[in-house]
Amino acid sequence: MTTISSSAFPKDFVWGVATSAFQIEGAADADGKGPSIWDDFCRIPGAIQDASDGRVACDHYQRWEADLDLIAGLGVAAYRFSVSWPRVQPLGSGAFNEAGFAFYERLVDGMLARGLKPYLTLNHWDLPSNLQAQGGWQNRDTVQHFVAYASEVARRLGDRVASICTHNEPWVVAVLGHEVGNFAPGIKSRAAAIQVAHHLFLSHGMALTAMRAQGCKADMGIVLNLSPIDAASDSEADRAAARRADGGGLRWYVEALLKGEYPADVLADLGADAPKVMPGDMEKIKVPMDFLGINYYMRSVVSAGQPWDVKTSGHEITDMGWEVYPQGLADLLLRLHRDYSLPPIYITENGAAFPDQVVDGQVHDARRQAYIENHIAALADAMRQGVRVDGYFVWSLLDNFEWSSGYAKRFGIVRVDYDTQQRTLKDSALWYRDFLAAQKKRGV
Ligand code: IFM
Repeated sequence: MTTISSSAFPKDFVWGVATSAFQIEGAADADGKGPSIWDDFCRIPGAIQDASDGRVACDHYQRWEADLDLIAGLGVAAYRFSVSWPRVQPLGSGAFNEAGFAFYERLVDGMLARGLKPYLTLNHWDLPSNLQAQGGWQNRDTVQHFVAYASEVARRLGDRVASICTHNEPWVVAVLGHEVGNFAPGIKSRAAAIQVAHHLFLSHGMALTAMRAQGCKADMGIVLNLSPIDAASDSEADRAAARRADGGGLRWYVEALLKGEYPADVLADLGADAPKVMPGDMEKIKVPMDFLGINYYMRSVVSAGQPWDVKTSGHEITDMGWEVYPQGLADLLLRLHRDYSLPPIYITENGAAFPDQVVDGQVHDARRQAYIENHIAALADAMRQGVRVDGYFVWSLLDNFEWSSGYAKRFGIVRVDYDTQQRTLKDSALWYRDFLAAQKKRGV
């Protein structure tokens, strides 16, 4: 295991833990909440590995106070959570749901009372079903609906949250939701995916402008899932394939948001599937951000022939089948730092699913602990080389609903027994707590 130098992180570096609404809240139709596309998707036979859903999840809607106590007990400075759009606006347009907002008011005030900084995400994928019935993110009208929702959240909570993220991982919404179709809403069309990505970017930029115009002072940005992309070999064909993958997976997102441009090579590859862009859209997208959130889990290795087999990497593989590659986090950050003019970066998610076992009431998850520790060390390395990173959040606080994998994959540093809803701090949580205490002790 790597040792993290005690001077690697500045005094005001923000350490946190992260979750999202659909994955933990449950209370699928409590207090006037409307259905989301994930409620609908879970009903499709075969869509979710263990045929589960988010109806109860971690019952966080009821247990939020104890969960906040648990978070505060870890000694983190911040908690990244998301607002369920259909909980606060059941149809995604029109009337807001007071009971839904009351929950987030309690939650945010509960964080502040415990000295935790709220990091709020507006869209962690649970689009109101009613908007999907009108075309969802493929329909340009959804952009305006999102801006209205964002403005209302900012009006009610913007004075108390430290940070507002518009979208979590637009690549997942666009590509997994609309091209691969293994995530809600389960559409399989590349043209749809590309148009969705454009609408997500546009709604992001327009929401930032609207929230700022209202006087909201929270830091605002977006969260991308990014990987460094390596060619499987030095062959010309593999290197070309890697460049194409980098174009579609990284440059498409980063350059739209930071430069207000789509990369010409990706547009050429897309041909007739290129998005419909209205005059002025790109200007609206590239509004300055206060931060860019990056979710890092693994690198990507690309070959022009047969897909690269992760088992040939020689590295550990998580329960998701993802290669454990901490160096990739440093590679990614250094590459972004070299190629772009970046706002402050946060690592808004990093963590791993491993099959845990409870032994005498304890969970000795040494592999998850090593994963987190080695990624924090890689982060320190990139920061030493000049990349500005302002915070790091472990994914996830709790074992939770892992989308199409259901409850079969456990990412939590806290175990959830889904029969009893009992929470148990795993060794990784105890390590994180001790690590943070040591950071504080040396005055940072
Ligand atoms: O659980 C997800 C999260 O919702 C978004 N980022 C990746 C995590 C692990 O797959």
